[in-house]
Amino acid sequence: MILHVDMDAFFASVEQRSDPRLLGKPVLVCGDPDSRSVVAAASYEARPYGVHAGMPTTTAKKLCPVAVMVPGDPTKYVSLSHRILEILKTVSPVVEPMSIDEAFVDLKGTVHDGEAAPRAARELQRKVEEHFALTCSIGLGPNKLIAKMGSSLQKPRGFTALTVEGYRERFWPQPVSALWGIGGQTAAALGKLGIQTLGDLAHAPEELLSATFGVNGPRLRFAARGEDESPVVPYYVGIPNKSMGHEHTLSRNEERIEPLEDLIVALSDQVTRRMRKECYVGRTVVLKIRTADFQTRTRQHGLEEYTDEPRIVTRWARTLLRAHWNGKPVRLLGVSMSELVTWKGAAPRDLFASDRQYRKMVRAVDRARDRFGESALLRAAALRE
Ligand code: TTP
Ligand code: MG
Repeated sequence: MILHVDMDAFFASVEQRSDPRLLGKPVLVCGDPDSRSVVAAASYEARPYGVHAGMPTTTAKKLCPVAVMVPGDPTKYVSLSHRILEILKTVSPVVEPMSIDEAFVDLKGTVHDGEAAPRAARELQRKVEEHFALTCSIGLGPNKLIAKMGSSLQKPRGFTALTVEGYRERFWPQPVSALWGIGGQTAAALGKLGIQTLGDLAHAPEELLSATFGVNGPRLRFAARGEDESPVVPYYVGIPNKSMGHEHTLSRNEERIEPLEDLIVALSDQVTRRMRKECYVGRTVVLKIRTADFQTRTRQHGLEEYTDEPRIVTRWARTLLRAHWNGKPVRLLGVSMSELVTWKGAAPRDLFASDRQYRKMVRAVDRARDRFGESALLRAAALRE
């Protein structure tokens, strides 16, 4: 018995909750309102107008001129997402986050009879609403796949329990694209084989699928049948406390603070660049100092909000240096970020715009370095001698 929990119109509901004037109104959360950005989330009031996530905001505005456009505030959503996971963990410790607003909860070990599972789901919905004034929809099934497919059937505030047979009844008549994980390319390739519906896929000859999709062929058929053996991997086990860092050994031991501060600028730049590339934001800045006598100390500072901005990392790494360097000649410095979370695919990157001009500048520098190499643009601090 597995639950799949998906928040309703997540970013839009969060904005409605923060500003009660938006309650009951069509709300579109977008990246950068004055550029050609896309809709990240549409409130349920906006959906009858045909507006959906991924649509250019200009199109959305035409379809729904009364919609209120709100720029997204990603750090708020990431923090909230983590707090919601904590609530899910009160129902069962086995919670696996799937995206910024989705998670699986394995009830095995917590709930022992079939009657209790729907009650646990409703209880969870109540708790989430009570704590955050946000609603979610839940699917209940014998495996992750069926739970996930079920949660989309009734929204918002929905609850859908499906058995394998129930899943087949509901989904076999649907196009293959309805299956979790099937994108446009796979759907088109299946179409060429004459496989249109999930029922077709569930009954397709295995050799035909293998010939086109290799090892994924049988997997597709397996999934179409509603079979899935993947475990719910609890996140404190499944996702190690990820960190990313860069360090540099100086060509000669350094006794002055200015060159060390300049090095921190460059290291923070490199670390956050990699985070942006791989879609991570982090909440702890870590500084490593190794002195000439090979003593190594690491000191860290926890931030209130998740970030991938070089200036914030630089500021705190420098503060740590000033506070904790004992003045002995330095051999090596390292800057890293830990408590990283990713939300790849959950949101367009431009949503990180806390200070739009600064973000634009950082991204422009990223693009220039992508094209012309890391040394194409250097910070003035890196040139100081
Ligand atoms: P979804 O769960 O796909 O959408 P939703 O929560 O807004 O609406 P629903 O009630 O149908 O579940 O995505 C969760 C959040 O991820 C969404 O609120 C905003 C963000 N997101 C993007 O930023 N870009 C996207 O293209 C999508 C699909 C979502
Ligand atoms: Mg959602």
